[in-house]
Amino acid sequence: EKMRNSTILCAAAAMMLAVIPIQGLAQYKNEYTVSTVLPAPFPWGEAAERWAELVDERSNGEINFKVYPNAELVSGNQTREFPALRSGVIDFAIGSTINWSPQVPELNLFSLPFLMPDYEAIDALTGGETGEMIFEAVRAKGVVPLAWGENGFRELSNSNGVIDEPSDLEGMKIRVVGSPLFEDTFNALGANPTQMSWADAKPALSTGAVDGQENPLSVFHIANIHEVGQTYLTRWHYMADPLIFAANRNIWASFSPEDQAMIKQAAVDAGLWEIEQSRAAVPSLRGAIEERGVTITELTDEQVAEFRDATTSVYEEWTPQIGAELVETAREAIANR
Ligand code: X2X
Repeated sequence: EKMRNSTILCAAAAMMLAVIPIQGLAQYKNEYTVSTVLPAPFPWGEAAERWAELVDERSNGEINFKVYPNAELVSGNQTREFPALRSGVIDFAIGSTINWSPQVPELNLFSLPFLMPDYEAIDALTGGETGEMIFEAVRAKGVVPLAWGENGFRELSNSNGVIDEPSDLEGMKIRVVGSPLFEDTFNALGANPTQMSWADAKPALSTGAVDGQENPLSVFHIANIHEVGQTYLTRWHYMADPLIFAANRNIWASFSPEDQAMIKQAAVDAGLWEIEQSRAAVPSLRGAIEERGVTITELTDEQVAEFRDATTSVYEEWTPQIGAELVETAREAIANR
């Protein structure tokens, strides 16, 4: 018995020796998973496809990124994407700051209502010291951040009627996701917020389990949200969720510095491309949504101020959790944009 075991061991050792040089050459995995919530043709999914294409091109086909949308690698549970990326269940991801905020509280910064009035304000944050502080927070949680993208300014839709002042939201059931911050925002407005994944949102809207939701125009349009009775849309631009391109730490460490630089630059390029595309599409999306019979309400500055004033408690509640220094750095960057 002993003899037989040692023969097997010898054979196994010989096989391993034979295999090691081959493994040494084949440094790449057959496939690297890239998780997103939304697929193409949503801008988010397009960003992921673009990243995969650029990595394919620039590695001469050696590094194979495969996009897994609909948060399918975490069974649709989008707020579990960050832990899965951290633990290595996922290799790469492009995640919304909303979905990763349960694990990285600093990401709630972008969800503070009416913090960022325009695109320049978003860019002042992501492109400056604030963005570096945010990336440092992501890194501290064990994930490697690489680049920024953008889901977009989130606008409010509902099935009941025009919303142009906070009292119009009274008692309205609104689907939100990701962070309890959103519950505080909608509670402050007198609404009745309910947390659920994107996968559950459209069914909940169609049965009337909820009356409204908030998402960028691209999401509203491409997902045909008008079909489930959402015929009123308020452009209140109350927040925008940037997207973060990121890598699992061990996967990242498995690449040479040259490959790392290439993959990161591909993420930066895909992100800039996606941000530009999705911003440029807003006017035509607005027209297309209106053509579908949706009433779009644009708010005056005075009307926006009413919503902002009604949600100041969210800042008091959340500034300590986000970090006072980070919030202050962001405010200064926006003031000086
Ligand atoms: O679930 C949403 O609303 C979505 C698709 O916008 C996010 O993943 C944050």
